[in-house]
Amino acid sequence: MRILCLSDTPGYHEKFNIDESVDVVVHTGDFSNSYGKNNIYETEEFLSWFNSLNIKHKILVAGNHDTFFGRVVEEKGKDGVVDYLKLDYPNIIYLQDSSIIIGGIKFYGTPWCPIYYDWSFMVSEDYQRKMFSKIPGDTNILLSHTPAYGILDYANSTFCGSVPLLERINKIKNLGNLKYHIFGHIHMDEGNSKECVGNQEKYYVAVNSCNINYLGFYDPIIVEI
Ligand SMILES: [Mn+2]
Repeated sequence: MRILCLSDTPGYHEKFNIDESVDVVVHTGDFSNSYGKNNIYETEEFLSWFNSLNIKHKILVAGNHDTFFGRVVEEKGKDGVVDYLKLDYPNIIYLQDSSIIIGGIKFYGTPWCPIYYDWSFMVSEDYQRKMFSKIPGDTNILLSHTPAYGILDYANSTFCGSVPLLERINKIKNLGNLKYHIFGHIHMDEGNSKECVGNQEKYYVAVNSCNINYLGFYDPIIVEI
């Protein structure tokens, strides 16, 4: 199975060359800009594009800039987004603390991240711990918006990732099921990067489709499982 990874493309999705020969495309959030928490137009433009990609399985996770989804979740919960997508974007699989099995591979997605100013899906460490504790031990591919603490998360002279997410990954990765953790959120100048950790090659995949100033666009990473 080949999986094309996108993340952090707020409004720039048309800039990317998408290899539609893959089996799955995943987007780990920040597909839109927050624009005063009323970004429905930009959200719908992205969703139309994503929904129409000629790739069999299309998985979406929200990020802190995706404030339209954030508002819907605040008002109606996750099912509000699921119901909204069903009408006009039926090909998109939305994961929020939920999973889907494709070809025997379990994907689990979660949008929550540490607090930094006032955007969506930014929650306290206690709440992160509560939500990330739900990540099942049999997850094969973990999709989150935030990195885990200390792993490809360095920006502005600090490590920006989630401590509870790191704790949860450390707890379940010894089970041997987790093959990839794919995430975005922290824009590093060097763009897309892969890192080998322990004896599991290419375990973590940081996806920053745009460079830090949104002036450069990187070829999407494709991983295989
Ligand atoms: Mn983000």
